[in-house]
Amino acid sequence: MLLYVRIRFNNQHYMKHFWFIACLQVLAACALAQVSIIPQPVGLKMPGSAGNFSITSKTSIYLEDARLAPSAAFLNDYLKQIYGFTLPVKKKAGTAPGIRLRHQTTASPREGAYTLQVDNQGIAITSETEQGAFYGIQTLIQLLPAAKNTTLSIPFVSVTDYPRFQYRGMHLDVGRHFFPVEFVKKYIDYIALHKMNYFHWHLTEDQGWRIEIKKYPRLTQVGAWRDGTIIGPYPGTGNDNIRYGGFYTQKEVKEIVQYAAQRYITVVPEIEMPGHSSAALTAYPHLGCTGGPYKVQPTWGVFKEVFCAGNDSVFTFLQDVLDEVLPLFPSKYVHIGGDECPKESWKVCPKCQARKTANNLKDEHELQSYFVQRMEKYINSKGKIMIGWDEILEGGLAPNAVVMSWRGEKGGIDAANQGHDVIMTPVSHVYLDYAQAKPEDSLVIGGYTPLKKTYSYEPVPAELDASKNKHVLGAQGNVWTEYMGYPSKVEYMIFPRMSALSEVLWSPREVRNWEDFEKRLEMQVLRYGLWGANYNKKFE
Ligand code: TNX
Repeated sequence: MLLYVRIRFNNQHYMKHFWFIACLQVLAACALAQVSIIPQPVGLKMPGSAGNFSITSKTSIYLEDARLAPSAAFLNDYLKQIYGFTLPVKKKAGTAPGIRLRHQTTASPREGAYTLQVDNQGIAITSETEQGAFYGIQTLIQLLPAAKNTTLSIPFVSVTDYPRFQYRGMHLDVGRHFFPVEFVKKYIDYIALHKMNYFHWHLTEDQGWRIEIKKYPRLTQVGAWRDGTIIGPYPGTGNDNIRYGGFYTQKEVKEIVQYAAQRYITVVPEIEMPGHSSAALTAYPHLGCTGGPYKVQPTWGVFKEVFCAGNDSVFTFLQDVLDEVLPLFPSKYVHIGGDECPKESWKVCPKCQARKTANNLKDEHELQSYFVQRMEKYINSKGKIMIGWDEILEGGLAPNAVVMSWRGEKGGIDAANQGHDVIMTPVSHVYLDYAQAKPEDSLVIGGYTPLKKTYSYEPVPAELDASKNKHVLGAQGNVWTEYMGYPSKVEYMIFPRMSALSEVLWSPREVRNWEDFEKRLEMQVLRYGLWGANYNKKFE
């Protein structure tokens, strides 16, 4: 557009001042076009007098409150990585034009809220909470040009903003495929850049146990490794026979949790029980009903080998594991899985049957409920709240559990009606392992969840009685990695759907608009490029 104006500007046949005005208009339009923020803020105003403030390497960040240092650090990291310079941070208020980070004290601070003002005095971000300032920084980052080697000129704008939901999550399965610490950190950055605040880290699976537990070294010596992986889509055309695995040491876990905390992201660990436990059973076969042998699975699906519900040493083992896991994660939540646990082995196991009789349990669903409730008691005794997939509703819900509704919305609705908090993660809209185009454009697990479908998601189910809406904490995108063997495939699957989900979770329902989002996505796609992130270019 600018090029067009320049060409016309040189044309002698036109009155120069006419083109001058036209040019100004186009520049103003370009400035407007630059304001392309995802998730869409609650309120955004362009002042009557258009103008710009330019950030140079001499622009100071005035940290008016020391608690906002992580926000300044994030901005500087971003500037360094993308534009090649950092800004001086002054631990005081200043009068010169610059970037001001201000804390405002109020009696009841609104979590995550901030205002951002750009004028000829520079940029002021004011917030009542530390997270608020951090989200203001994310907006500022999106006001920067989505190109390298250019002036960092920012249009005058005024933003008022706060999140709609308190739980804005992304999940990553590191069991099916293992991802290095560096990528996990990158993933956490992606979460931060989308103003999301929970990272659900799925750490144990049939195909690999991924967290060091000092009391049970075989979990990672044996359980973190599998003899190859199936080739191609399930059931596969054979096994590649390449030993595959990896795990995170507790030191690495601490580093990741701290990295996330600096970005106001809570890491929720998931330790799967009673199902999806082949890797643990391979390491310690006495924890299964038959005593094994078991194997770390090279293929996908649901396996009938599960933790024995009749053996007390299983509970001792899991409590010991949690004794090491919980101190690593400041999160008030811990996820125990609870999904897809076949009951065949329990039906023929004398110990499981004895447990059923002793506790007057009507069937194996109630036995699973016994298992989960016993673990919940332990988790609660440690001051933590248990999350489980919606199968934990079957056979009776543990009294204080939070339910993650994945097989649709029903689990979430039932749990909320019983007065439980819920996190919505229905396969229909937020399974980011599902295909995003038709025909499928890469090897995926199946399904069809195009971008528009994710964007259209409404986390508060229409059927839910309004008095129960408060139980919907938010929603989460799930990233199961059976068919994501390397980081760039994960990026390809999450982008751009994660950007759509961030708007579902952050923006007021009334400001969500598909056509407008599509327009803003043009700039977001350029940002993916700046981040060096892969993404699906043929999104529907
Ligand atoms: C179901 S969602 C699972 C996962 C699979 C996923 C594939 C859930 C709680 N369990 O184990 O990876 O489907 O989409």
